[in-house]
Amino acid sequence: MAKTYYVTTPIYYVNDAPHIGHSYTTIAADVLARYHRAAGLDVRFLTGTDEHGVKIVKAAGEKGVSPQQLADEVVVHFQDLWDDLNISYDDFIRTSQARHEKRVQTLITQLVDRDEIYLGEYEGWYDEGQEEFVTESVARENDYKSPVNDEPLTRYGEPSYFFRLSKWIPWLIEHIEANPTFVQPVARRNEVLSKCRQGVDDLSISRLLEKLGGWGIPMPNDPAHSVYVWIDALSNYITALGMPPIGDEHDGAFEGHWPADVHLVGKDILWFHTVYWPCILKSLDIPLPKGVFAHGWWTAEGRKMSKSLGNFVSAEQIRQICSEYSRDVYRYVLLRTMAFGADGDFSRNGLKGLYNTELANGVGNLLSRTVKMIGKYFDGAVPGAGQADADAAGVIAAAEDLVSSAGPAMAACAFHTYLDKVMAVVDATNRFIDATEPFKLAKDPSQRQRLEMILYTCGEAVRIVLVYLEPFMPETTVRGLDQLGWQRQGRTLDEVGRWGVLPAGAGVNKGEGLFPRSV
Ligand code: ME8
Repeated sequence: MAKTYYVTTPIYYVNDAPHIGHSYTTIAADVLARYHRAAGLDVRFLTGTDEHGVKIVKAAGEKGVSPQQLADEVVVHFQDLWDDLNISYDDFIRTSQARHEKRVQTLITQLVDRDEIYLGEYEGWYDEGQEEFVTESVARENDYKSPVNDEPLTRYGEPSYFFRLSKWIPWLIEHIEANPTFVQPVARRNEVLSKCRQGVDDLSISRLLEKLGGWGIPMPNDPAHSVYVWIDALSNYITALGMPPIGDEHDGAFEGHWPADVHLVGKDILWFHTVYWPCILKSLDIPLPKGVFAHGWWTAEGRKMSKSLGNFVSAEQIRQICSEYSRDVYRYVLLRTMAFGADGDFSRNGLKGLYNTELANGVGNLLSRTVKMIGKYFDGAVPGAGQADADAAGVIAAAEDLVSSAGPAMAACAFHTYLDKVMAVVDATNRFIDATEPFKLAKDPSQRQRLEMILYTCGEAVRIVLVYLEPFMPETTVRGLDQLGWQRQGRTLDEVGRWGVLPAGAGVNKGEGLFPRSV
């Protein structure tokens, strides 16, 4: 049986339209899913929407529709954008689906049975934008405003069920310390650890259902209360795998696919994923995910994106970029602009710069030069490999470095390192052509063998580049490989992602430039 790989995105709130931030996590997850599928793994890629909570209720109220109507309307915007960005998810979960709600109730019953939950009184601050309880000291530090969106915090006082979170914290600290890749990147891991060491209170995990206009999952032990939206939401990662089993068609996927290999999240929601979620799983005796990776935040044209500034890079703008360049270019630029984990700025100039230097003048130019020369000097048939010389050895070394680094880079969500290695092959090969000047050698029949070796090296290098770029640019790379007269034909990365696979005699055909330089 093939090894499995399970990757998730956060499930997105349906109070608002999708934007660049959502597309970032989702594209990153798609790249991981496509890479691991190419590597021959049995991949499961989950995304979805978070449909309960006070902010959905409020947004629906403002629009004069029911929360369910709002969710039904907005979920389509997410699904459409994912289609437009060529996102290959295997499952899309909505927290208002019966398959999820019933399983959340079963999980809560199990927590009640294990005495992990008790009834108390919540008196304190709540950040409605983040759906997060805020301690007095943090509230005071931030002038009783949300540190994320600057909106005033709300005061809550009501009976609430609490999860015995604090008793699990010593265990959690040990787990994080013993598993260096459980929380990534390392700076975030240190933040989580130091906050845990300062002490963590038990967690309020219910809200009065009437205060949410009845919109939420009723606590099975006390239906006047609804399950706190974060407990509801985090559970999606296992409810989507049919856990706990409730006798429907979703039962049974859990055994093959859990634990998740990685939960991808934004840095603002790391705490929920690395403290609440593991402690809940632990209290239920469910294995923990292997890792949680928090990426950074985008600014737009140098400014923080916010509702009040109205400057989110919106789904509409994303589509416009896709039609001006291509969706593959958008995918590439998002993961290329900054290291995954760091913050970065999205700008039209930055996009154009990367497009011109790396895609048009880099990859595109390399492919078109190579195909053109093979067409002209070898009647369009890839020549034999011959004996690589010292010049070619530099190209082969760069390719081998990519081959050996790709797996570890993907395991660490280091898309930037991975793409650095790809670009190193492109640069080495373009330099190789400039240094060896095949167009001059072509005029000298005594240099025929050397010319063969040079053009084979170029053809094979560009094939490797395209094979490794495929998870990022699934459509463009297939077109490029077609021009080289080569197809993967269902073979795994192990079989085709190494030097020497391009057969002599492959028939190249010059096609449209992959990245027309008209922008
Ligand atoms: O948090 N740059 O949903 P959400 C990068 N429902 N990422 C950004 C961003 C930006 N400027 N703005 C937002 C939720 N994001 C919960 C998740 S999971 C069990 C429940 C990212 O729709 C943000 O970091 O508010 C987060 O990871 C994601 O968008 C979803 O945000």
